[in-house]
Amino acid sequence: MRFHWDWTPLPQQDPVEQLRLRRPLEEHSGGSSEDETLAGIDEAIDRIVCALQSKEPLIIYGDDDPDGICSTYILFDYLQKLGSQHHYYYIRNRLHEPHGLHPGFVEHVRQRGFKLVVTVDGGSSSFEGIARLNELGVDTIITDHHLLPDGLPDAYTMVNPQCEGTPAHLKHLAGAGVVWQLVQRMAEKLQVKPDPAYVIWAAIGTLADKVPLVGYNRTLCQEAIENLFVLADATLKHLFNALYVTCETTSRIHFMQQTYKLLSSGRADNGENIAMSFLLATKVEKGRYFRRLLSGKQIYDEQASRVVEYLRQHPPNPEDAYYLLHDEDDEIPQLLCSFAAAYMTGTQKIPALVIKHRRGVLVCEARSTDGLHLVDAFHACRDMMSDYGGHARAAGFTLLPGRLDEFKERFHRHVEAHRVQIIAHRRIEIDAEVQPKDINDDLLRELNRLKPFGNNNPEPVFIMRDVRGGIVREVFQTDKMLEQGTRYDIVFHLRGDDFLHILDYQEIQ
Ligand SMILES: [Mn+2]
Repeated sequence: MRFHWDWTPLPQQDPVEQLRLRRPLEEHSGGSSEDETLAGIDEAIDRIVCALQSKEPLIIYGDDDPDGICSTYILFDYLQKLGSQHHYYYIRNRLHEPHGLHPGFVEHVRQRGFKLVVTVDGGSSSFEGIARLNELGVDTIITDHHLLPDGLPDAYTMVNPQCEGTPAHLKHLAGAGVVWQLVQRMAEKLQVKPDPAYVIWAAIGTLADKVPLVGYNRTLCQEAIENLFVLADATLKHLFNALYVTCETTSRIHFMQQTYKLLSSGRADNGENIAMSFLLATKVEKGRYFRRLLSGKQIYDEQASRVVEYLRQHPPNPEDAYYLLHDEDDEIPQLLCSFAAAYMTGTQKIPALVIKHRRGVLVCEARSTDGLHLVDAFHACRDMMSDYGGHARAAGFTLLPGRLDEFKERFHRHVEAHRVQIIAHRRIEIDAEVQPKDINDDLLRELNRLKPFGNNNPEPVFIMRDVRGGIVREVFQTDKMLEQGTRYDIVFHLRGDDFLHILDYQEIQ
């Protein structure tokens, strides 16, 4: 047993009933009535409409991750639908450009004479960039979902679910969810229908960003999964042919995941991005961009499996309540640092930090459980950092030169002070007890109803108690070798009708 098992048996024996009790679902609509939307959204819309009417050139500034790409695409394409000919986009390339509205982008805006910048999926902490744009007489509308800094930048308006007064079901929107809210509201006001496929792109951005899949995020994803084939646009139809997808819920979700991985392989320079070109290209042209994205994705997939192999061979020290990898030997490619941290946190259920050199400075990507708030932990070390930010469970920082040892020491002390909470979160919450005979279509249907799984809506965990290894092996496939004659309690995810992904087990003496 590696983890603590959180398990209170229920009087119900039927696993479907146990699941319904433990995992009730509430449905949410999009919330388009006056008080049900995000603050600042109407000011943002009025300013954008004003720009469209006066043919003022505007530029959308997005990030190069799938959420940023989907956000940029939805807004850009909708402005296209409105007949605008003066809107552009700029996608940052994180490999060569700093976070936020950086000087290179501000210069881009100045040279081309844009009068309005609309950020998507970012910008909430771009104090300097926005101040500089203000000096140039450029208005900035921020649409974002990241944590708010102390004090706010002097933007024209800000639409961010982290702001006070956001309805509970919209609190966890990703960048693409925020833009989708904006576009739906705009569509109501202007009476110009959005493309029905936007909901799928909003869901793809939401899934990619690993935001909690509760409230409207759930509704959004379920709507997209259910209507994937009905609502598909030319891009999705192209992808149906190129990536394998069936009608099964699992396959549809897998397709959406493959799609966001594809979108993150489009990095280019000068504000361009191949994924954006792919999304906006005509049917005939899509193939060309797709092939470039696909080869990028294949490289990423190969690197990812090498990283997993490396991490398996370098497990955390059993005494430590966290994992810190200073990747001096360059085993983890820059783009996979957050993937590596997420992998470690996911499998070991402890905070994980991956630190490595990038252009002369040390940069960290980190993931955590609910046992340690990363932004608080980094805040406690802020005097050693030139920059830090993110969320409680996903964050990063840039270290000032020569401060690594000092950081390690203070971070270690901070973790020690929170050891009890971290260890308390090294646990598996069990949803239902099953017998081999309970694994049937009813149970699989119930599992599908709960999909997609993600933060705040984890994949259900089952326990099978006192089973002989031989029986399990006869009926199911597993990813752990169980001994024929030994009896076990096993804790697992059910994948399909016959595969048990075993998370933990104990032998019964
Ligand atoms: Mn995002």
